[in-house]
Amino acid sequence: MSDISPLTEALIQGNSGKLLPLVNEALDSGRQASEILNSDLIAGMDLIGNKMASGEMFIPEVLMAARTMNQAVEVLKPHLAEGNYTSAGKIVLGTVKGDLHDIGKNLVRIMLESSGFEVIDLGVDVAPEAFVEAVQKNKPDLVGLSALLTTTLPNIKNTIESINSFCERSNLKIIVGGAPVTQAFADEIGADGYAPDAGSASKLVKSCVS
Ligand code: B1M
Repeated sequence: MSDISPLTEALIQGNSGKLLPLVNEALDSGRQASEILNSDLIAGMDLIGNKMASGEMFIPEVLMAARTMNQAVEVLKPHLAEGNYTSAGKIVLGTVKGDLHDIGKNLVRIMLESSGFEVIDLGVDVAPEAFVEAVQKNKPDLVGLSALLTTTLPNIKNTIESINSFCERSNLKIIVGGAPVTQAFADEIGADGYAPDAGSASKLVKSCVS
């Protein structure tokens, strides 16, 4: 691990006792939160993905790293915020049924909240019926669906179909994202938009809701 940063190394080790002080030190030294997030942390999760695929890392170790990542994101959160807290609109957000990945979805939530949106985060493994119920109850401006597995991509489509069947769609937009999601897939399933990362998700939501 000699050619990777100490932050990335601590993340891969799932060592929050080591990583969180390093994140604070990096912030104190003047590094941008978004740069730490992208260069050290998201890049680290990609390395972890490779190690997972090649059998070098196993689920318990990946879970430790994911927990450490979420803690580091919490430290960065105030520094990622734009500081605009007027309500810009209401968003229902979640990771679709069968999918337990939430780091990317949490980053999308942070970016939206920091842009002034009220976010109702339904969490992970959210069934289409739970999205329908949340839309009927909260009457959001937009629903955001996240998926990280090729096997759960069909549940994005199923969720959109359920929302179309049971909810008023005239003033409701739906956007989708997550590593296996593409613009072509979004177009094919009738989503209103696709964003490749949390920053562009926030811009997309602003353009859909304003
Ligand atoms: Co999983 N996993 N995982 N995993 N995991 C991947 C996704 C995988 C690519 C790893 C690999 O094999 N290389 C692979 C998927 C292969 C595929 O489907 N093509 C995989 C697999 C196979 C699995 C299991 C099936 C493994 C097993 O059990 N054998 C299993 C499935 C469990 C389930 O969900 N049912 C599993 C489990 C897990 C853990 C639970 C251990 C853990 C998740 C913990 C957690 O999230 N709390 C985990 C992790 C951590 C990963 C990797 C290593 C990292 C994911 C991550 O957090 N990335 C991942 C490999 C990788 O991504 N390189 C992998 C960082 C995050 C910031 O990026 O989530 O892509 P991402 O989010 C980005 C964008 O995609 C976008 O913005 C974010 C930030 O810019 N975005 C949106 C995301 N959602 C959006 C929504 C939007 C807009 C943009 O609008 C609404």
